[in-house]
Amino acid sequence: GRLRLLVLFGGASAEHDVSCVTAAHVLAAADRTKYDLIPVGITRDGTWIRNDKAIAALAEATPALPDALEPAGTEVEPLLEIAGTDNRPTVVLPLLHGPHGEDGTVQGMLELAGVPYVGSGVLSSALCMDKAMTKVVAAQARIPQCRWIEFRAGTGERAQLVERTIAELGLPVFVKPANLGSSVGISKAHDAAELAEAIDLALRYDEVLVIEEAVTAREIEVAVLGNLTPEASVAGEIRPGSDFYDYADKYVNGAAALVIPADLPPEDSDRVRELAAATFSTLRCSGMARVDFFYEEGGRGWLLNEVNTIPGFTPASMYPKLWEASGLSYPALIDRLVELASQRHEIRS
Ligand code: ADP
Ligand code: MG
Ligand code: MG
Ligand code: K
Repeated sequence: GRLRLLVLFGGASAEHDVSCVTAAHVLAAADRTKYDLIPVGITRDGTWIRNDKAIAALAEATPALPDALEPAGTEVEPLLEIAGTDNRPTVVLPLLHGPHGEDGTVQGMLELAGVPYVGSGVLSSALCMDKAMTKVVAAQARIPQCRWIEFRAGTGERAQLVERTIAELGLPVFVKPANLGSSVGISKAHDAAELAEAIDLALRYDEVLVIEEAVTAREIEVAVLGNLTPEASVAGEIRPGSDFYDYADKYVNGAAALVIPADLPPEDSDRVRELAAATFSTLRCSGMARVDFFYEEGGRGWLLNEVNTIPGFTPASMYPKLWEASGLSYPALIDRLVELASQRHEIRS
């Protein structure tokens, strides 16, 4: 029979709504001659809902799909829903961003359930969610990065941290909670007072902070696809609509512009694609990841910013657009990801 493709969306993170919209696009685009689509929404408080309304909307192919995807339907028991009642093959497509979705927790549950799933496993998901750990592991592999320091709550006074930051990194700096995404809790601090505020803000989200020198650079992103021998897409550029690529820019105003392919000298473009694939492998990613760089022209060149193991995935998002520009359509990308999930599962089991 057809493969059950269980699309997991929603979740407790700040990207709940984005995830619902993404799921609507994926469900509409996935080839229904190949897949039985099972939409499962996770509410903001963590309840798993088998979304029968979405299934009905899909059957009628109504354009109102995104609305129908607000998690609504029958509450289900996660492990039973994943396994299904018959013995048909299943692949799970987790479209969850941020903590409790992109960070290895859901991946751990899927490992226990013994079901193949799209994207990185437990270790890689957790590593890439934690910006400090990403940097430590990437540095070990000599992947170039900006200067940064780590701070753990309870290891010193805020005033000392402000002093140490200015002494080691200068100003301005970016202050980030280690484990988050979508620019939530991130600020750019231009003086000591702003730095103190930025530290307080970031500490509301995580007990580990990453403080980085603010680099003056272009933002270039590469989509990587594969398992042990990953392929890199053409490079794309983000031109933020505000001072930096913040939450509003990403999801509210949508003021940022995507330039695909990025206008780069060929040798620099080759280099960043190589670096992206190397970063993917170093961090043990599988399936997909978007690897984000700073491009410091006339300076240090490429600096790794971060790796996103579940990147934005609407047809207008950077990751699918980079593949489209590299010759892989949105529906074909979904097929490829499902294949990669099955292959990885077979090798490991
Ligand atoms: P998130 O995971 O939330 O996307 P990022 O680390 O990518 O967090 O930071 C969000 C945005 O902030 C980046 O896309 C960039 O615009 C800006 N930014 C982050 N760090 C720096 C830095 N060290 N120098 C300059 N800009 C930065
Ligand atoms: Mg991120
Ligand atoms: Mg980012
Ligand atoms: K990340």
